[in-house]
Amino acid sequence: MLDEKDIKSLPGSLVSWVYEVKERTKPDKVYWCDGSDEENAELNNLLTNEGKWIKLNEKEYENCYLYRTQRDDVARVEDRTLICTENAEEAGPTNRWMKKEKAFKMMWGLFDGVMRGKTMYIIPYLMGPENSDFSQVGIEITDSAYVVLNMRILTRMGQVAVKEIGKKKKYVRALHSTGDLSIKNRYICHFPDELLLMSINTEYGGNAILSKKPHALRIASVAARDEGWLAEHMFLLEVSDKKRKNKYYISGALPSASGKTNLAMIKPPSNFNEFEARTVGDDISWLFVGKGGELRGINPENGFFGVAYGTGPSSNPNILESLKKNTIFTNVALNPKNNTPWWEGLSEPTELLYDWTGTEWHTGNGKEAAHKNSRFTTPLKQYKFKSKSYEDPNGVELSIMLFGGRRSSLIPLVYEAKTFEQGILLGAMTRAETTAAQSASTGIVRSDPMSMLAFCGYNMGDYFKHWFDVADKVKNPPKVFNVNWFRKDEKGNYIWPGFGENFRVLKWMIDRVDKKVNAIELPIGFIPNIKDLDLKGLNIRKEKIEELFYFDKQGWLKELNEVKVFFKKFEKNLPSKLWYEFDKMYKSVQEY
Ligand code: OXD
Ligand code: MN
Repeated sequence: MLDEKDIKSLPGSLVSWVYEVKERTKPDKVYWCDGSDEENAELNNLLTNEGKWIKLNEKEYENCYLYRTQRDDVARVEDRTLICTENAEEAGPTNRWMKKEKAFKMMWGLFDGVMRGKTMYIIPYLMGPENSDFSQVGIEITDSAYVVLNMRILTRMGQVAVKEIGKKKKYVRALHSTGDLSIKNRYICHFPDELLLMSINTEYGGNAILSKKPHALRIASVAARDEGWLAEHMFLLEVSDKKRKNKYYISGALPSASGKTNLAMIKPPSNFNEFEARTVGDDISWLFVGKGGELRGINPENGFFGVAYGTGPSSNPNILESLKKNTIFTNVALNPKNNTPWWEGLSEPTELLYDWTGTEWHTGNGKEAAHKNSRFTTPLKQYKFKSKSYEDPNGVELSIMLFGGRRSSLIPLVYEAKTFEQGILLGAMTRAETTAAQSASTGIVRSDPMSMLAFCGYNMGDYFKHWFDVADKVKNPPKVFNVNWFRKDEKGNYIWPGFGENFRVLKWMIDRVDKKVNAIELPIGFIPNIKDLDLKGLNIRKEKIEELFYFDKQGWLKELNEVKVFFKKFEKNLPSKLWYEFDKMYKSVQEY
């Protein structure tokens, strides 16, 4: 636990807030987290004694635990996620809004006495590397030991953060309670002008680990707008080419549960051995314009909160070893024979398992054993294929940025924006089929600009304008691409094999950056000459590849008309530059 000296070194306003929260929530105990190993062991014991924490086989899964959240609390809840400001216009047409005063009143009402009989944990945390101008600090108060243990992996917390809080001008205050987990009163409220978060009656990661989406995206996106940078739902990947002796940093936005973590941890196919891919981050990037006019990025997180379901030797071989120690598994299945976790895609299931709810499960019963949005929380530090630069206070310089989403038709495997400004349009017009992470019906095509629909803390019309403002300051912008690994043929089968083979597409992007290959111009951007895609060792017919790039003019006009309906929602907030880029593309498709 932090001692009195540490607590005294924190800003007085922060400590007063902690005492105010204590007075209102009335916990039995107060505990200031220091992030030490002893503290970790204590919390593990506590949760184990409460019967909520299943210690996994120590030989195979060293210091790993399994946790089950309540059955109706397994994903983010977008309709309960509120932006609370003075005016609805500040939140914009894509966010759920509540007037600030009303939300305060409602939330303090719900928090009144909510921690009776519980311990209130206070977690100072740091987002981003130590000693970095780009990093931010916060303090989360929670009554959930599970949240503390997750924060311990996903952020730099405790003593290190206390030191950094002293150096920063601002800090985020985040308050969470498990409450009684009732859906009726489940809310995740964001007060961007107050740098304040309040979340109650949920324990699911994205709703309760407030450093992540609530701070690092929703609150940070507002700060980014005000300060001239970008807080994005993007991974950061380092690709080094031993032959060219060069390093390329790629940031990419893909909607939740669309293989973003897999791409961030990609293992190049065996015949690409001059390349090495290393992860800087798998989910969130903060991007800044550097002194030389370059775009730089840091990963504010310190671990991965990845989807377990579907993670296995073919989708993400690199992560598997990392999951064998110091990892929390949430809502996966359990093999009771040897106390190991299991989920679909990991291996062949054994005859008998306990499913994610703890119920007996037998092979062939037609049900899923792990929840589709089951998760692993695992430290970045122990990941074998991490890039050293994840700790670089100055971040990395981007040469490639990509957008994409899950689309079974129309969108090519890859295409390149003609300019950075057109790249902003590609990001803004991203539409994708929904997945299990969003707690909505799955498989519906919806607009998800820059994969930020659920994460932009202010009016997305202004957000698009902000992107153009940042673009004005970038002198040597990264090349922008759009990708779609999910196109299907007329029989409904995926055409492209995906996973590690996606590296072939990244390699083409790198060749474009180095001006090694030409490309074919379409009204929407540039697509590869098929001969320039390295397909060696892939068993796929040329006609199939051509199908991946087939340009359907009528389909594109329909797509653009639907995008236009979405853009119109933003009315006067939509920047003229976006309309200009849109009209230019529309016209060239019409004339094609
Ligand atoms: C996540 C998400 O948890 O996008 O990363 O839902
Ligand atoms: Mn995400």
